[in-house]
Amino acid sequence: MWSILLICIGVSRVGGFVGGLSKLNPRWSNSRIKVPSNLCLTPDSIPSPDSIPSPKKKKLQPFLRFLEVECWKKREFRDLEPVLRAVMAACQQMNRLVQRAQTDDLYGVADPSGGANVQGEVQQQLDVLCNTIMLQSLCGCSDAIVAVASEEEDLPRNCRTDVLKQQSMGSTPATLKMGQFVACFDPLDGSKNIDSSLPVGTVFGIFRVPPGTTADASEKTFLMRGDSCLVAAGYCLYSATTVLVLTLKGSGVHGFTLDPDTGLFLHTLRDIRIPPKGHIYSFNEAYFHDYNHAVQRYLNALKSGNSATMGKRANARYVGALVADVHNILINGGIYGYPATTAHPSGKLRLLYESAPMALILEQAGGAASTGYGRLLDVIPQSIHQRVPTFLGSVENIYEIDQFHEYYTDENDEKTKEVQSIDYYIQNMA
Ligand code: FBP
Repeated sequence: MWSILLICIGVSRVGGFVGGLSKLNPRWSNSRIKVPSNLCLTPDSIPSPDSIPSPKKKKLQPFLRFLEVECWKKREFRDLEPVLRAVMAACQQMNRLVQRAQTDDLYGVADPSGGANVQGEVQQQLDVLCNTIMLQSLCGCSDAIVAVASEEEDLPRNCRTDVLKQQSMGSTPATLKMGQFVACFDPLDGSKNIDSSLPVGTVFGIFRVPPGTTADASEKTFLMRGDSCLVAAGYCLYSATTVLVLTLKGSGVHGFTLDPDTGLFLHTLRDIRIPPKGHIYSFNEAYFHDYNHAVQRYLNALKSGNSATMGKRANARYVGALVADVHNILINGGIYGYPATTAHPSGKLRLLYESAPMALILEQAGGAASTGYGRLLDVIPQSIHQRVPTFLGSVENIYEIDQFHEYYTDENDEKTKEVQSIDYYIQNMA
């Protein structure tokens, strides 16, 4: 009896309390709120876009101007200026395609009979379109790029005789200055996100062939060590804003946002420096049980607040598109990881046109990039579509996951090695 009475009193108290709250904020009371008429947006009261005073535009340097000056400053990049101009134009075009994909029916698979690329992945219409745009831009703008390799192409392609279908001139006249560069790219990264309008991106890396070697379209030419041959890398993120991020080795990392009004890429992120450590971790934890001991232990340490780097503030973010997830880490600090899994014993990401370009960008911004067992840019590719376990991010976060790989092997879950200090790591790894 008493308990029922107490419950009734309690309910009336709560009812009274909520009632009181609604006086504080009408939205809580009920949805039949009367919006004052002057706030009602009737069709003719919606101001036309032109009447909305455009916010004061910041005076920002256009990408082309930045490129002109950088390539003038750094002679070794002069041959790349027309190439990077063309890549910028390609990103503008691909941005429009991505934006219009739904309205122009560019969604869905390229070949309904289930055609797949060399990785066995079903190609999306946009994959194929963006691949063609990148091929044309990298090959069609100058002779600097001799050959290209793409996620969507089984084998490398010679720019002149294959992509541009120009007659091979047999012996190369002495006057013709053969390019010293080859390019690798993923035309549309995160393509699984396309149909749900989630962020996607384009990734590219430009390699200078070692002196004394001839750049050609043989696979052998492309099997270069990133640390010594990768001289420029970038990505374009198609998301809430469209951002082109570029590094010319030794010239820092810069970001350019596409101004929707002028269609220009403007210099919004000058000399990006990733924080030395961060609290964001970006892993597809659905594969937790497929990861090795070291990664499982590392993720458990993050989530239980026992990470030396993140402490109790670990925060998970995973968009499922490398460009989007790594851009977040580059700006805010932290770690992105695509470790080896049972399905992908060497990881999923491709070294030449996904992991290595991102690794150069992270390192040039003061971060680090590792396979868990060594510096990612030290890996010498054995094939153009080779995959590699990939960890990208702030130097302290990458140091930490490398330490976990050094502690925990799959054989035994016990500590196997003494802790190396972060300074030792920075001197020897970053
Ligand atoms: P694609 O280039 O084929 O899209 O593959 C790469 C990728 O989509 C990355 O962008 C992303 O980080 C990862 O694969 C997502 O894979 P998963 O869905 O297995 O987490």
